[in-house]
Amino acid sequence: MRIDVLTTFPEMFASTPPAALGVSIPGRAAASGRVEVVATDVRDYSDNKHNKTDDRPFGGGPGMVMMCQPLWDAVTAVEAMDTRVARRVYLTPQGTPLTQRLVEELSREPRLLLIAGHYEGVDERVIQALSPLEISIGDYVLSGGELAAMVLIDAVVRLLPGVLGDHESNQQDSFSAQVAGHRLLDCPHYTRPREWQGRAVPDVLLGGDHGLIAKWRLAQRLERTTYRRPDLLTDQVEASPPSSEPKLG
Ligand code: 4GY
Repeated sequence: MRIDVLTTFPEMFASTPPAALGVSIPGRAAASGRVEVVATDVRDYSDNKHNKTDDRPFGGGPGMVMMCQPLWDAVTAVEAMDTRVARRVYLTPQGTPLTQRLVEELSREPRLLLIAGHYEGVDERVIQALSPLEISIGDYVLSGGELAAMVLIDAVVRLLPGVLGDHESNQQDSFSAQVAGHRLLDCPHYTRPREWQGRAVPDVLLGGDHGLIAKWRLAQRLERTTYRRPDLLTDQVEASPPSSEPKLG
């Protein structure tokens, strides 16, 4: 997979791969050539003499707005650098919330083009012209879209075929396994020692009955999800098993 990032702060992606994506699982994905992250400075595509990429907002108010021309030309030029068609993504708090389901969908694309904005945002007309998928990584405001882009990249590349070893399959992750069409939180995990500061590991995990252990883990997942994220229990996963209920309408 090729992932392009369009940014006015390319220093955040200075090394290849960027430091935050060069270690652990994303680091392995990059080292094995399963993903290539290419950052491009939008400023390089500005056609004005000071290489400006932002300007004051029409209607007044604080801050600056990213201009249409540099971003449009950067997208056009970067897309032409590779024959694979890129799924365009703009990272913004106004976007559709990023979920594991969406991460899985994006992991099946041959190429992503991520647009990172700053200041008050990007001129609405270039967003309309590019019609990117608008994605939010959460209901809080960052200084720019770059860290959101890195979060998305991390979540996507660990799902690329061959990145996770057998022993770290994503089927056990929070949100991955589906139980009756619901995505559940993960169960608690324990390692040695068996007792630490007076706290014991649950007996069931030491007994070697793998059927019982699987039952216990599922019960833990259901309980945690019920108390911590009851909203997940009303979300039905897309590919739920066929229902015997009659169709409405
Ligand atoms: N939250 N999810 C986010 C963000 C920064 C102003 C547009 C978010 O995705 N991106 O907070 N981005 C803003 C800053 C311009 C991007």
